[in-house]
Amino acid sequence: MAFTLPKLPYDYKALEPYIDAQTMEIHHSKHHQAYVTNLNNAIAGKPEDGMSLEDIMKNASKHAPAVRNNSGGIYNHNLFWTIMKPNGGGEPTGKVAEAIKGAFGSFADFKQKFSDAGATRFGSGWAWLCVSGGKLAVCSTPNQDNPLMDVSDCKGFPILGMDVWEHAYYLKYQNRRPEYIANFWNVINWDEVAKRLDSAK
Ligand code: MN3
Repeated sequence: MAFTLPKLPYDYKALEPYIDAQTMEIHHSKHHQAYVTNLNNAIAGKPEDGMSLEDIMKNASKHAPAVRNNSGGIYNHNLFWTIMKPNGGGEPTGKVAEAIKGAFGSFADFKQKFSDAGATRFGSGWAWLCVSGGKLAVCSTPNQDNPLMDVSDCKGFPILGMDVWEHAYYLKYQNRRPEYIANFWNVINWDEVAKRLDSAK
């Protein structure tokens, strides 16, 4: 029942020019793979062996740091690859658009708030759009934490996540995190965000 690295749903070069192929390849085949390998090693023969990521993460505070960090690392990247796609971006329609307007007033206000959450996360972490108490909320978490973890300041079900670790952008953008964030809006897969919104209910 070991965890495995999922295949990317597109080529490493598919998100260019916004996210370059080399970054994607290293991010998926090295970083994400390392979270998989390290979690499997950390839980081998332990009570967590055979549990779902969700069940491990909801009691993150009770686990060793390696289990917390690597379970989050797997979940967050599993989500990240699917909420991006080539020729993505634009503005969401339907239920996602309505939910965003209801929570933030407008798409532009949401975009600013989510971008700020990523830009102001000190060090490594993630920006999130999550369903919290039946409403959408924006927040950020450090390291590989996420809103499903009991240790998180912001709790909810994540429907969109943006990786702001340097490994997600440094080869192409170096220290220009805001430029990476601005380009992230061109690769969002709003259909997948809509699916996640549905599954949160
Ligand atoms: Mn990453």
